Amino acid sequence: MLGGTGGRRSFLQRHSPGVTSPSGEGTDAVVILEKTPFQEEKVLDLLKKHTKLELQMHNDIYSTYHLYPPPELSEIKTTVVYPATEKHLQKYLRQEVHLIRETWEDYKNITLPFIQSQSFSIQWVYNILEKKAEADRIIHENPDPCNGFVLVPDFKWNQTQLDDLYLIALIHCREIKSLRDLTAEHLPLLRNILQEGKEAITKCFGVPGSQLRIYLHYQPSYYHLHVHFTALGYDAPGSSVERAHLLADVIDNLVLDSAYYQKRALTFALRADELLLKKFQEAGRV
Ligand code: DD3
Repeated sequence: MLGGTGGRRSFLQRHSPGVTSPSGEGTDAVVILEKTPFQEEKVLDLLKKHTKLELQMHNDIYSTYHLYPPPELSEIKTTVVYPATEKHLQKYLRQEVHLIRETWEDYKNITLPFIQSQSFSIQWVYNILEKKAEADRIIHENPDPCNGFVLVPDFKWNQTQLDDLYLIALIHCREIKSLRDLTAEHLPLLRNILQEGKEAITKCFGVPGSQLRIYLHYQPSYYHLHVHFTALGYDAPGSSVERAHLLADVIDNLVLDSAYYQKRALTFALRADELLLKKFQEAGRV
Protein backbone atom coordinates (compact mmCIF):
# COMPACT_ATOMS: atom_id res chain seq x y z
CA MET A 1 0.00 0.00 0.00
CA LEU A 2 1.29 3.44 -0.79
CA GLY A 3 0.49 6.88 0.53
CA GLY A 4 2.12 10.27 1.01
CA THR A 5 2.75 13.50 -0.83
CA GLY A 6 5.67 15.29 -2.41
CA GLY A 7 8.95 13.42 -2.23
CA ARG A 8 7.81 11.42 0.77
CA ARG A 9 6.39 7.99 0.17
CA SER A 10 5.44 5.45 2.77
CA PHE A 11 5.13 1.77 2.24
CA LEU A 12 3.02 -0.29 4.58
CA GLN A 13 3.95 -3.89 5.13
CA ARG A 14 0.71 -5.59 6.25
CA HIS A 15 0.88 -9.09 7.63
CA SER A 16 -2.03 -11.53 7.41
CA PRO A 17 -4.89 -10.55 9.75
CA GLY A 18 -4.49 -13.55 12.08
CA VAL A 19 -0.88 -12.75 12.90
CA THR A 20 -0.38 -10.71 16.06
CA SER A 21 2.51 -10.21 18.44
CA PRO A 22 2.31 -11.41 22.09
CA SER A 23 1.49 -7.82 23.16
CA GLY A 24 -1.69 -7.96 21.08
CA GLU A 25 -0.34 -5.28 18.73
CA GLY A 26 -0.38 -6.11 15.07
CA THR A 27 2.82 -6.97 13.29
CA ASP A 28 2.34 -4.35 10.58
CA ALA A 29 5.23 -2.04 9.85
CA VAL A 30 5.39 1.39 8.25
CA VAL A 31 8.47 2.01 6.13
CA ILE A 32 8.92 5.61 4.97
CA LEU A 33 11.24 6.06 1.99
CA GLU A 34 12.51 9.50 1.02
CA LYS A 35 14.84 10.72 -1.68
CA THR A 36 16.97 13.28 0.10
CA PRO A 37 17.96 16.62 -1.48
CA PHE A 38 21.16 16.78 -3.55
CA GLN A 39 24.33 17.72 -1.72
CA GLU A 40 25.69 20.54 -3.83
CA GLU A 41 29.35 19.50 -3.49
CA LYS A 42 28.52 16.01 -4.71
CA VAL A 43 26.64 16.95 -7.86
CA LEU A 44 29.86 17.02 -9.90
CA ASP A 45 30.75 13.52 -8.66
CA LEU A 46 27.32 12.40 -9.76
CA LEU A 47 28.09 13.46 -13.31
CA LYS A 48 31.72 12.25 -13.38
CA LYS A 49 32.08 9.17 -11.20
CA HIS A 50 31.42 5.72 -12.63
CA THR A 51 27.90 6.84 -13.37
CA LYS A 52 25.92 4.84 -15.88
CA LEU A 53 24.24 7.16 -18.33
CA GLU A 54 21.61 6.00 -20.82
CA LEU A 55 20.35 8.35 -23.47
CA GLN A 56 16.56 8.50 -23.47
CA MET A 57 15.97 10.93 -26.31
CA HIS A 58 17.74 13.62 -28.27
CA ASN A 59 16.10 16.49 -30.18
CA ASP A 60 18.03 19.52 -31.41
CA ILE A 61 19.87 21.05 -28.41
CA TYR A 62 17.78 19.02 -25.93
CA SER A 63 18.42 15.53 -24.57
CA THR A 64 17.25 13.46 -21.62
CA TYR A 65 19.03 10.61 -19.84
CA HIS A 66 18.54 7.90 -17.28
CA LEU A 67 21.39 8.46 -14.83
CA TYR A 68 22.26 5.59 -12.48
CA PRO A 69 24.29 6.97 -9.56
CA PRO A 70 26.78 4.81 -7.64
CA PRO A 71 25.46 3.49 -4.28
CA GLU A 72 27.20 6.17 -2.19
CA LEU A 73 25.35 8.88 -4.13
CA SER A 74 21.92 7.23 -4.21
CA GLU A 75 21.05 6.96 -0.55
CA ILE A 76 17.39 6.61 0.32
CA LYS A 77 16.48 7.81 3.79
CA THR A 78 14.49 5.06 5.46
CA THR A 79 12.38 5.39 8.59
CA VAL A 80 10.74 2.34 10.15
CA VAL A 81 7.84 2.21 12.61
CA TYR A 82 7.51 -1.34 13.95
CA PRO A 83 5.30 -2.62 15.32
CA ALA A 84 2.99 0.05 13.89
CA THR A 85 -0.37 0.79 15.50
CA GLU A 86 -3.57 1.23 13.44
CA LYS A 87 -3.07 5.01 13.93
CA HIS A 88 0.36 4.87 12.30
CA LEU A 89 -1.04 2.88 9.39
CA GLN A 90 -3.86 5.38 8.86
CA LYS A 91 -1.55 8.37 9.07
CA TYR A 92 0.60 7.17 6.19
CA LEU A 93 -2.18 6.15 3.81
CA ARG A 94 -3.55 8.56 1.22
CA GLN A 95 -6.72 10.25 2.47
CA GLU A 96 -9.17 13.05 1.74
CA VAL A 97 -8.86 16.00 4.12
CA HIS A 98 -11.42 18.42 5.58
CA LEU A 99 -10.91 21.83 7.13
CA ILE A 100 -12.23 22.35 10.67
CA ARG A 101 -12.74 25.70 12.36
CA GLU A 102 -12.48 24.96 16.08
CA THR A 103 -13.87 27.50 18.55
CA TRP A 104 -12.78 27.45 22.20
CA GLU A 105 -16.10 25.72 23.02
CA ASP A 106 -15.37 23.10 20.36
CA TYR A 107 -11.97 22.59 21.94
CA LYS A 108 -13.45 22.08 25.42
CA ASN A 109 -16.42 19.96 24.28
CA ILE A 110 -14.94 17.93 21.44
CA THR A 111 -11.16 18.10 21.03
CA LEU A 112 -10.02 18.03 24.68
CA PRO A 113 -12.22 15.04 25.67
CA PHE A 114 -11.00 13.29 22.53
CA ILE A 115 -7.32 13.90 23.39
CA GLN A 116 -7.93 12.68 26.96
CA SER A 117 -9.72 9.54 25.76
CA GLN A 118 -6.85 8.57 23.49
CA SER A 119 -3.75 6.86 24.79
CA PHE A 120 -1.26 8.70 22.59
CA SER A 121 2.12 7.35 23.68
CA ILE A 122 4.78 10.01 23.99
CA GLN A 123 7.32 7.74 25.67
CA TRP A 124 9.82 8.68 22.96
CA VAL A 125 9.59 12.35 24.07
CA TYR A 126 10.22 11.40 27.72
CA ASN A 127 13.12 9.19 26.60
CA ILE A 128 14.76 12.22 24.95
CA LEU A 129 14.08 14.50 27.95
CA GLU A 130 15.49 11.87 30.35
CA LYS A 131 18.51 11.12 28.07
CA LYS A 132 17.40 7.52 27.65
CA ALA A 133 17.41 7.95 23.87
CA GLU A 134 19.12 10.24 21.37
CA ALA A 135 21.22 11.82 24.16
CA ASP A 136 24.19 12.10 21.81
CA ARG A 137 22.07 14.05 19.31
CA ILE A 138 21.10 16.90 21.65
CA ILE A 139 22.13 20.24 20.13
CA HIS A 140 21.18 22.41 23.07
CA GLU A 141 19.49 22.12 26.45
CA ASN A 142 18.09 24.59 28.92
CA PRO A 143 17.61 22.29 31.95
CA ASP A 144 15.09 24.50 33.80
CA PRO A 145 12.07 22.29 34.65
CA CYS A 146 9.58 25.14 33.95
CA ASN A 147 11.21 27.29 31.30
CA GLY A 148 13.66 24.81 29.79
CA PHE A 149 13.73 22.55 26.75
CA VAL A 150 15.83 20.14 24.70
CA LEU A 151 16.69 20.87 21.06
CA VAL A 152 17.27 17.79 18.82
CA PRO A 153 17.26 17.10 15.09
CA ASP A 154 13.84 15.80 14.07
CA PHE A 155 13.56 12.30 12.63
CA LYS A 156 12.65 13.89 9.31
CA TRP A 157 16.19 15.26 8.92
CA ASN A 158 19.26 13.09 8.33
CA GLN A 159 21.69 16.01 8.93
CA THR A 160 23.71 15.40 5.75
CA GLN A 161 22.60 18.65 4.08
CA LEU A 162 21.23 21.94 5.41
CA ASP A 163 18.54 22.25 2.67
CA ASP A 164 15.97 20.29 4.69
CA LEU A 165 17.22 21.26 8.16
CA TYR A 166 14.62 20.25 10.75
CA LEU A 167 14.97 20.39 14.52
CA ILE A 168 12.45 20.22 17.34
CA ALA A 169 12.46 21.85 20.77
CA LEU A 170 10.80 19.57 23.34
CA ILE A 171 9.88 21.36 26.57
CA HIS A 172 10.77 19.87 29.97
CA CYS A 173 7.37 20.71 31.46
CA ARG A 174 4.89 17.84 30.91
CA GLU A 175 1.69 19.79 31.54
CA ILE A 176 1.40 21.73 28.29
CA LYS A 177 -0.35 19.78 25.55
CA SER A 178 -0.65 22.30 22.74
CA LEU A 179 -1.06 25.91 21.62
CA ARG A 180 -4.50 25.85 23.33
CA ASP A 181 -2.88 25.62 26.80
CA LEU A 182 -0.58 28.61 26.34
CA THR A 183 -1.01 31.85 28.34
CA ALA A 184 1.25 34.83 29.19
CA GLU A 185 2.62 32.65 32.02
CA HIS A 186 4.52 30.68 29.37
CA LEU A 187 6.20 33.71 27.77
CA PRO A 188 9.59 33.12 29.48
CA LEU A 189 9.60 29.51 28.16
CA LEU A 190 8.62 30.56 24.63
CA ARG A 191 11.17 33.39 24.56
CA ASN A 192 13.91 30.99 25.72
CA ILE A 193 13.03 28.58 22.90
CA LEU A 194 13.02 31.33 20.28
CA GLN A 195 16.27 32.96 21.36
CA GLU A 196 18.37 29.99 22.52
CA GLY A 197 17.09 27.77 19.70
CA LYS A 198 18.18 30.30 17.05
CA GLU A 199 21.57 30.84 18.71
CA ALA A 200 22.26 27.10 19.03
CA ILE A 201 21.36 26.40 15.39
CA THR A 202 23.51 29.27 14.14
CA LYS A 203 26.43 28.09 16.26
CA CYS A 204 26.09 24.41 15.36
CA PHE A 205 25.01 24.56 11.69
CA GLY A 206 25.89 28.11 10.59
CA VAL A 207 22.30 28.91 9.59
CA PRO A 208 21.32 32.44 10.74
CA GLY A 209 18.08 33.00 12.67
CA SER A 210 16.72 35.00 9.74
CA GLN A 211 16.75 31.82 7.64
CA LEU A 212 14.78 29.70 10.08
CA ARG A 213 11.04 29.09 10.14
CA ILE A 214 10.18 28.64 13.83
CA TYR A 215 6.64 27.48 14.53
CA LEU A 216 4.13 25.30 16.37
CA HIS A 217 1.59 22.96 14.84
CA TYR A 218 -2.10 23.02 15.61
CA GLN A 219 -3.24 20.25 15.76
CA PRO A 220 0.15 18.83 16.76
CA SER A 221 0.99 15.20 15.98
CA TYR A 222 1.74 14.58 19.68
CA TYR A 223 0.36 16.40 22.71
CA HIS A 224 3.56 17.48 24.44
CA LEU A 225 4.36 21.07 23.52
CA HIS A 226 7.14 21.28 20.94
CA VAL A 227 8.44 23.87 18.50
CA HIS A 228 9.62 23.18 14.94
CA PHE A 229 12.75 24.79 13.45
CA THR A 230 13.02 24.33 9.67
CA ALA A 231 15.16 25.90 6.94
CA LEU A 232 13.26 28.82 5.42
CA GLY A 233 14.04 27.60 1.91
CA TYR A 234 12.58 24.17 2.67
CA ASP A 235 8.91 23.55 2.01
CA ALA A 236 8.64 21.36 5.12
CA PRO A 237 5.60 19.10 5.53
CA GLY A 238 3.20 20.88 7.92
CA SER A 239 4.38 24.41 7.18
CA SER A 240 1.10 25.36 5.49
CA VAL A 241 -1.20 28.14 6.79
CA GLU A 242 -3.78 25.69 8.12
CA ARG A 243 -1.27 24.15 10.52
CA ALA A 244 1.75 26.36 11.27
CA HIS A 245 1.78 29.17 13.88
CA LEU A 246 4.98 31.22 13.94
CA LEU A 247 6.47 31.27 17.45
CA ALA A 248 7.19 35.02 17.22
CA ASP A 249 3.49 35.65 16.43
CA VAL A 250 2.36 33.33 19.23
CA ILE A 251 4.52 35.34 21.66
CA ASP A 252 3.08 38.66 20.44
CA ASN A 253 -0.49 37.34 20.67
CA LEU A 254 0.08 36.26 24.29
CA VAL A 255 1.57 39.68 25.12
CA LEU A 256 -1.55 41.35 23.68
CA ASP A 257 -3.92 38.99 25.49
CA SER A 258 -2.93 36.25 27.94
CA ALA A 259 -6.10 34.29 27.07
CA TYR A 260 -5.69 34.71 23.29
CA TYR A 261 -5.57 30.94 22.62
CA GLN A 262 -8.54 30.30 24.94
CA LYS A 263 -10.66 32.72 22.90
CA ARG A 264 -9.77 32.40 19.26
CA ALA A 265 -11.13 29.92 16.75
CA LEU A 266 -8.34 27.88 15.18
CA THR A 267 -8.39 26.20 11.77
CA PHE A 268 -6.89 22.81 10.97
CA ALA A 269 -7.26 19.99 8.49
CA LEU A 270 -8.37 16.49 9.45
CA ARG A 271 -8.21 13.36 7.34
CA ALA A 272 -11.46 11.67 6.43
CA ASP A 273 -10.62 8.58 8.52
CA GLU A 274 -9.66 10.43 11.69
CA LEU A 275 -11.76 9.82 14.77
CA LEU A 276 -11.62 13.52 15.70
CA LEU A 277 -13.33 14.40 12.41
CA LYS A 278 -16.09 11.93 13.29
CA LYS A 279 -16.50 13.68 16.67
CA PHE A 280 -16.86 17.07 14.94
CA GLN A 281 -19.36 15.55 12.48
CA GLU A 282 -21.41 14.02 15.31
CA ALA A 283 -21.50 17.44 16.99
CA GLY A 284 -22.77 18.97 13.75
CA ARG A 285 -19.66 21.15 13.42
CA VAL A 286 -18.58 20.01 9.93
C1 DD3 B 1 6.89 9.81 14.96
C2 DD3 B 1 6.20 12.07 15.69
C3 DD3 B 1 7.10 10.88 15.97
C4 DD3 B 1 6.45 7.86 13.04
C5 DD3 B 1 7.50 8.71 12.93
C6 DD3 B 1 7.72 9.70 13.88
N1 DD3 B 1 12.24 13.23 16.19
C7 DD3 B 1 9.48 10.73 16.59
C8 DD3 B 1 10.37 8.92 17.90
C9 DD3 B 1 11.59 9.57 18.03
C10 DD3 B 1 10.74 11.42 16.67
C11 DD3 B 1 11.03 12.67 16.05
C12 DD3 B 1 5.82 8.95 15.07
C13 DD3 B 1 9.33 9.49 17.19
CL1 DD3 B 1 8.55 8.61 11.61
C14 DD3 B 1 5.60 7.96 14.12
O1 DD3 B 1 8.44 11.36 15.91
C15 DD3 B 1 11.79 10.82 17.42
N2 DD3 B 1 12.99 11.43 17.52
N3 DD3 B 1 10.14 13.35 15.31
C16 DD3 B 1 13.19 12.61 16.92
N4 DD3 B 1 14.39 13.19 17.02
